[in-house]
Amino acid sequence: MTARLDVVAGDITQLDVDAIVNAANESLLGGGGVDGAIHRAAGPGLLEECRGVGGCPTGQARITGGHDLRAGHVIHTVGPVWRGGSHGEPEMLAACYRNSLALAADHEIRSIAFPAISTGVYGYPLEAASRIAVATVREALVDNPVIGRSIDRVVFCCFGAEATALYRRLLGMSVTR
Ligand code: AR6
Repeated sequence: MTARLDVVAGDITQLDVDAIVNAANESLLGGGGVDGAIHRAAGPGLLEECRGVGGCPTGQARITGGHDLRAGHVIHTVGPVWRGGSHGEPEMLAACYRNSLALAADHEIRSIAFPAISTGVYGYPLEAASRIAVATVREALVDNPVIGRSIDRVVFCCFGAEATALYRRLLGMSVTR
């Protein structure tokens, strides 16, 4: 099976997919950016559930319910803070995408949406991060048979015109202006 890779511009909290990925911090207790938006849209039940999870190390992923979201699940992953690029940031960022997909497949999730992890507060340059995102997702779908069998749609949710154009280019789609 070949999964469809889509680019969707806008707010990840509004997407109708089985799981949305949260760019969280190691506490999993909320924050700004997409994390804040997800907690606001999901309601207080998400924070309550996250308190029971007990945090998540950088590069790994944890799953909760979606609470008031349309998505049934939230996969929380913690991207690396950008420190110039030679402190393992690319490997950590790739691990976020791989581990999120593996966790999704374990829960028989078929459609999943990712934000551009680490590219906001954590300062990862957008173009470098988006290349890793697209390459890692493509590889994982092919290399990991469990992921390949479970996932049939991956959405790259882009906040802003720059990210949208970049992802469309990386996925070989035409850019409409
Ligand atoms: N939908 C989709 N993408 C969004 C949304 C949204 N509603 N809001 C922001 N983005 P960031 P990070 C994009 O800062 O860099 C939090 O405080 C945004 O434009 O949310 O991984 C956490 O608690 C950017 O491209 O996450 C952590 O402490 C991308 O999401 C820290 O920030 C990621 O930006 C994590 O930093």
